[in-house]
Amino acid sequence: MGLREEVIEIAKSREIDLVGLARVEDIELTHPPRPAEDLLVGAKTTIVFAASLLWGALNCPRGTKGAVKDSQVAYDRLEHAGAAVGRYLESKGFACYLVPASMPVDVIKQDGINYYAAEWSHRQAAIAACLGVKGINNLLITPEYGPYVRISSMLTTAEIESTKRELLDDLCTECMECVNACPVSALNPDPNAQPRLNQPLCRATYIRPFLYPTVWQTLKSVFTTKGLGAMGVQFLLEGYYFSCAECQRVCPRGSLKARKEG
Ligand code: B12
Repeated sequence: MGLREEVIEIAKSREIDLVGLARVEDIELTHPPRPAEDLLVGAKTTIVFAASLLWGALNCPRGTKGAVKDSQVAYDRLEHAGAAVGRYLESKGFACYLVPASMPVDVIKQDGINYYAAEWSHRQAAIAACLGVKGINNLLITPEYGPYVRISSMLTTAEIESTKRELLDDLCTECMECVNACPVSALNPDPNAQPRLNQPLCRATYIRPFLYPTVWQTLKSVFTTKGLGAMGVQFLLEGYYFSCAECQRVCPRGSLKARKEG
């Protein structure tokens, strides 16, 4: 078995659903440009992992609590698989760097606005490794699970053959369900717009559950057991946070029917 097949097998045995590999020079950089060499000197290959999300968790009528937990579990799966692959490759003499799947990120200021910017784009790495395409929802859409995936990627100095596959054009049909579902109209319907996502608007939905119609109600919620106080405790104990995932949830490609059809 070659190194590529060994890496894929290690990841799949640790709850990873899709694995792809690409040469770092084949990754299209977005803004700000984050080249692989800045993270690992001599990086040659990126290995990308995708962990699928439960449809039922994202579509729970009681909101995103279950989906947040499911995402945390997906991050654990991604990190453990990455660490296992990294240990294996380093035992063969190749250096590895596993990029955080989510936080921590940098904050950069542009035109007076603060933006989150990670040190590396998992999405662009996944596209180069042919795991999927970027949809109108600005997310990676895979043939197997639509956008219902969390992804991560690692860099290695090992030169490993890339994965290639044909992806059908209709992974995103530009049906605009995601654009229309966004509660703050953060997604630009123009597929060529840069950036496609209005990040400050999207981020604002993260604090929405804490905002009440009047200042008094909001202040009260901060200090009561029903409000931010209780949420704060859960956040500290669990790392629990709120997030909107409507652009991911409504994509027809993520439905169980689409998954069965492949
Ligand atoms: C910070 C962050 C956010 C921020 C900002 C997102 C943004 N696009 O700017 C907020 C909190 C708003 C956010 C929201 C969401 N996120 Co988010 N996020 C990240 C994180 C941690 C870093 C993104 C980043 O900075 N990458 C570095 C840049 C260089 O690469 P890029 O993201 O591919 O490129 C973007 C920039 O170049 C930007 N851009 C283009 N021009 C310009 C100009 C300026 C000035 C700036 C600042 C940016 C910019 O546009 C590109 C596409 O968005 C990534 C994980 C990761 N490391 O990639 C997850 C990640 C992208 N998020 C993810 C998800 C699921 C979500 C949400 C659905 C929320 C949720 N429930 O988790 C929404 C979806 C929003 C959307 N439709 O895009 C998943 C996507 C999975 C998938 N299938 O594609 C990721 C990959 C996490 C993961 N490990 O799975 N996210």
